[in-house]
Amino acid sequence: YATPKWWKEAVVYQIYPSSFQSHPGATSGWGSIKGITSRLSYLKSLGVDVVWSSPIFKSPQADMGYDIADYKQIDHRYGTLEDVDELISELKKRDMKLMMDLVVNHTSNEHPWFLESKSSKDSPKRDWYIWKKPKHINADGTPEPPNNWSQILGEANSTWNYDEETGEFYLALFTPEQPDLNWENPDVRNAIWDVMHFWMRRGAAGFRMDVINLISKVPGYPDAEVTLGEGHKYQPGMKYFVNGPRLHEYLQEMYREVLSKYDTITVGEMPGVSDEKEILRTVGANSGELRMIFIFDLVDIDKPNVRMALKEWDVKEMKSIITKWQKVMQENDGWNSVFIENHDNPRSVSRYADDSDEWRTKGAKLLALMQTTLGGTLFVYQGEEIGIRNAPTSWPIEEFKDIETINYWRKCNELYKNDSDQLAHGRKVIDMKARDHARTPMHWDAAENAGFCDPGVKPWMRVMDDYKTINVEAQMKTNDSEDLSVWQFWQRGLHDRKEHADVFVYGEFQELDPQHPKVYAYTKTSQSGERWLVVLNFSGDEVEWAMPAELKVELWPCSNYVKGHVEKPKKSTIPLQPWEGILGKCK
Ligand code: TEU
Repeated sequence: YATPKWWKEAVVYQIYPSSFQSHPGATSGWGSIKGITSRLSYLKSLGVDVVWSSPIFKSPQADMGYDIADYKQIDHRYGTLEDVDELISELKKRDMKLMMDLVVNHTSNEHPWFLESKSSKDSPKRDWYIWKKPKHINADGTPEPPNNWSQILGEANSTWNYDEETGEFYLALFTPEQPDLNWENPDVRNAIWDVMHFWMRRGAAGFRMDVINLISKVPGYPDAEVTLGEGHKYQPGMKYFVNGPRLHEYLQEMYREVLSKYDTITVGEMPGVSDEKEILRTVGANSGELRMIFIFDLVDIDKPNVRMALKEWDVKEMKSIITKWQKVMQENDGWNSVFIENHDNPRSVSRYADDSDEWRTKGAKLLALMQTTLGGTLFVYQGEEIGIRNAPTSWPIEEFKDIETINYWRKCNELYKNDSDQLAHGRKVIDMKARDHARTPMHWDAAENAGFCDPGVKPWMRVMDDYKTINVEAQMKTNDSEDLSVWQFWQRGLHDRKEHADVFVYGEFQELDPQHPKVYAYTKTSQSGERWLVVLNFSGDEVEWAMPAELKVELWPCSNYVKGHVEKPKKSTIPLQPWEGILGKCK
C-alpha cells in the first residue's frame, strides 16, 4: 500500500482557459483568468482540490499557448499577473491549489531567447536551440534537412526549418513556431529552473510538464525508419527523442535544483512510452524525479503510428491497459494519474461509451464510476463532469480551429484531391480524433453562448448546439427525477472517493473476469480489509454477469441508473442493463 500524500488524494481539474469562462464585459470571446476565479466556488462544490490550467503565458497562440514567448508574463487575452495573484489567493481561501503548465521542450519562435539565437551564428544564445547544417544542397539549389523526421502536428512537413540568413536549420518537433530548446546546454536548464522558482514563489503548487519526455534527443539525429506510405517524405522520429539518453539526468537535476525545495504536485506528460521499467524510473516512490506522469496507452488505444488515423480496438484491450497500470504501480510502489480526457483528445463519452441521446448520460456516468474508483491521482477535464460530447459530424470543416486539424486536412487535400473516398476517410478521422472536440466552449447554462461569454459576443470557437439541454445549471438542479445527472454523479463519486480514500485511492486493485468481452469488473480492498466491487457494462446490451462465488455483496450503494442504492437479485449472476455500472460493498 502506497504511503498517503495529499497529492495522491487530490482531485485535479483541467481548465482549457480559452474555452472555460469569459468575464462580464469582455468582448474578445476568449475565456480569462478572472473568469476562472469566478468559478472557484463551482469547482469546490464539485469536489476539486487542484486546478490545472493549460498555458496562460504570453504567446502568439500558434498552438493555443503551447508556444510561449515569455514564461513570466501573462497573455493579454487571459489577463494580467495581478489576476493570477488574485486567482491564487482565492484558491487558498477555499483550500485549493494551482498547477501551472510548464512548456519547456520548446518555446515560441517569438521568444526573445529564440530571436537572439536566430540572429547570428555567433550569438551567445545560438546554442540554446538546436541548429544544424543542411545534409546537402539539392540539384535545384534547395537545402536538404539534416534528417527525415516529420513534424508532429500535422505529420506532413519536416521538423527542420531553414533559416536563410545563417544557412542552417533549427529543430521544431511540433510546428515551425515551436523551436525545441537545447537541454544539453546548462544555461538553458538554469533558465528553466529560474522560471519554475518564479512560479513556485508566487504561490503555484506545482506543474504539469508538457512533453517532458522529449527533452533529450539521440545525438547524431539519425534518420527515422519509413513507416508512412506514399506521398510522405518525412517520417515519425519518436524513437529518437522519446525518453532520450539524458532524460533521467535532467529530471533529477530539476528535482534537486527546484522541486525538492517545495511541497509540490508534478505530472509529466509522457507520450509514446509504455515500458514499465522506464516509467518506474520516473514515478517510483524514491525516484527523485516526478510524482506521476500521464501514460498515453489508453488515449492512444485507437492510434496506429500517427495520431490522426484510426485503429480498431475493443473493450478487452481497454480493460487490459487499465489493469496493467493499476498492477504495475501497486506492485512496484509507483504512482500514476487517472485520466481519459484532456485538451488533445476527443470526448470520452463519444469515444469509450455511447454519446447518443439515449445513452449519453448512462455512458458518462459509467466512465465516472470507473475513474472515481481506480487507484492514482484523478484528473477531470472541463466539461467531462457534464458529459459534453464530440462536435457533430455536420459541422463544416471551418469550425475546426486546431493547427493539427488544419494541417492534417490540408495534407489530405494535397494528397487526395480527386479521391472522394480518401477525403471522406480524412473527414471521419477529424470527426473521431480532432483535438477540437475537447476545446469547444464550456456549457454553463441555457443562455446565448451557453454562459461562456456575454450575449452578442462571438466566441473564438463555436459553442456546441446541444448546450441548451446539456449544461451545468440544468445538471446541478435536477433533483426530482429518479436518477442523478452526470454532474451530480461525479460530485457523489468524488465525495465517496475522498471519504473512502483507503479503498478507492490506495486500495488493492484486483480484476475479475478479464476475458469478459463487455464487462469490466474489479474489487478494491483497503489495508484494513474493507472490500468494494465495481461492475461496469461497457456495452449497449443487457448482460448476465457471473459473479465469482467467493464474493458476497451486502449492499449495492450506487448505480448509474437510480438515485441511492440499487436492488440486485441475491444470486451469483447479476443482470446488468446497457451501459450500467454498479458499486457493491462486500461482506
Ligand atoms: O501534447 C503532446 C502530444 O504529443 C500529444 O498529446 C499531441 O497533441 C498529439 O500527439 C498530437 O498528435 C502537448 C500538448 O498537450 C499539446 O496541446 C501541444 O500541442 C503539444 O504538446 C506541443 O506543445
